[in-house]
Amino acid sequence: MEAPPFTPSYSPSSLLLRRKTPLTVTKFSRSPNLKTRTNFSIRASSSTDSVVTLLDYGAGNVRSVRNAIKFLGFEIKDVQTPEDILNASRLIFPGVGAFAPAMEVLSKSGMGEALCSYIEKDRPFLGICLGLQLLFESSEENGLIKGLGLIPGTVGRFDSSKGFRVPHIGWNALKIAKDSEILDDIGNHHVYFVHSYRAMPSDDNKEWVSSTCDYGDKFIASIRRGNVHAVQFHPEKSGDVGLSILRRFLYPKSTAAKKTGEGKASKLAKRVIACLDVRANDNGDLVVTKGDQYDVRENTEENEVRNLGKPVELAEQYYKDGADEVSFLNITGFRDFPLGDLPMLQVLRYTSENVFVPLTVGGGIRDFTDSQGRHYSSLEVAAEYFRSGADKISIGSDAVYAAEEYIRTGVKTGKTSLEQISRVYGNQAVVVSIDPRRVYINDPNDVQFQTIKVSSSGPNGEEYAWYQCTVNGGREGRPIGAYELAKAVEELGAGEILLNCIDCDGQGKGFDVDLVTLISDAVSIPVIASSGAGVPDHFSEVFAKTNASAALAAGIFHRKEVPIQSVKEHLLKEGIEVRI
Ligand code: 1PR
Repeated sequence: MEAPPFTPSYSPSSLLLRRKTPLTVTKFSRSPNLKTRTNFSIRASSSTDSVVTLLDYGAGNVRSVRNAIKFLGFEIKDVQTPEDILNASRLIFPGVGAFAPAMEVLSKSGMGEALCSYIEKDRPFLGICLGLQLLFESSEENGLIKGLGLIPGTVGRFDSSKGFRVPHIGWNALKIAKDSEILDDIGNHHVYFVHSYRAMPSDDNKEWVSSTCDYGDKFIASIRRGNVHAVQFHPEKSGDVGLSILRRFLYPKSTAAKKTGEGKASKLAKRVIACLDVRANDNGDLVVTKGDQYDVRENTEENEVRNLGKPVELAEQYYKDGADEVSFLNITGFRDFPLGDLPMLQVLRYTSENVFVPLTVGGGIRDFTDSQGRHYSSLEVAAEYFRSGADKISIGSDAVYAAEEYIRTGVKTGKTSLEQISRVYGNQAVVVSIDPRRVYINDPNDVQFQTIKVSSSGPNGEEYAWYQCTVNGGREGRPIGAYELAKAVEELGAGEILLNCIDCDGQGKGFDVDLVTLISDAVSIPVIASSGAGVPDHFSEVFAKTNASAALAAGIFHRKEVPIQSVKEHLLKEGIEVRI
């Protein structure tokens, strides 16, 4: 387990401003929460050295940033004291977690003050995501909280009432506002965003803004002033384009000519996700498997677990082939304890060294007591997944129990795995994976759940259906519908829904468009359509007919029947924006 350089103390209350208190905004003023200014002197070392100083306050996964820096040939020096910031020759600040706890840590440790001095002296700096937002005067996340106050403006939440799904997750286009050097290679390519809060351009901060992005509002995608850069998106998760942004920051005097990309990015792209269902086979080896309607055993006498390849190799292949995301589902996690399943954590660690798009991992995220009586909370399980390289975790069975309880009592206890993980890591880091099975009925009044009129009638001519949620990998049906579950988990803090369908899984006959329509119209968080892809047309169909934000497939990629690039080319031809 990697020890974080700092131990964050999450008690944001001291930073919380009462909403009614007017916020006195002074141009370029510092946050009053920062300690009194010490006169720091900066001893910059040679900018040609190969060391990058990293400000990691231990609140989340910065493994991907570390991996990207190492991939580009640099060593990392972790900030331990404010002086380490002041002595950095180049500093990267990948802010993670929520605004208030981050400010709390920066303020109490003296890091915030050092950061301001460093930036004011125009030293090479790159802030990422929250590392951009913290430079502003304040944020509305966690109440109204003062930021470092270097850039005028308040960071606010996206407005989902405009029909845009929040969090803003996925690959979006930038509008370059001024020469920003590090964005020189971006051309018309997409970069990866994942956030619910954003800063807006204004007359007061226009000198800082180097690019914007449209998502309901025009928000600030990057800032640049002299040697100071910050980006709202994640270069470490933006594939080759992202790596070249980091490279230009790390080698500022690079004379590399601008790359003229053939990208045509103009808006949020529909994502194509490769999914790897992983489990140990009967010899104990971790393999990528694939079921037919969730049955992953071969139809042979030996009845062995279907083996479609090695997880790390396949994930790397899909990254190279252009997958916008890779998901690992530890499909026996409901009965095996994932922290005992160290190979799965190793898979994540190795994969994240070479795969620079988002990684989601699911399976077994719940409270667990081991044979020695040691209790592990779901938060600890998730933390280990994040530390090992996951960007998002996906909860299946435990989210079903949480939703049932919430619907029954109407009370959010704050204690479910879903609520706890999304509170600490943000809802953009929490996916709920739904495993529903279609149940045909003759009359919608026969059940208490949301029903649909099906586009093809059932085996006995039934015209309606509801979708029953299951747990434990489809083994047990529960008294809750997919519609009810989706709405409940959105309220409990899910940031995205992975919508499987047991009936369609592995059948290659297309996504269940009825189900995807039902769920993607019911919630305002992104929905990933899953199960049933057989040909590229199935992807264009689900995007044309539903509000899905992404489509996921497994079997056709594992069996090399359809390359990811063919899916993307087909979508482009059909006028559906994708990342290329
Ligand atoms: O309940 O929190 O431990 O999570 C278990 C996770 O494992 C859930 O996300 C659940 O969906 C998954 N899972 C459990 N058993 C199976 C199984 O197949 N026996 N896999 C399973 C689910 C479904 C998809 C699949 C698509 C696309 N796999 O993710 O990849 O259906 O397949 P296709 O393109 O070949 O049709 P918990």
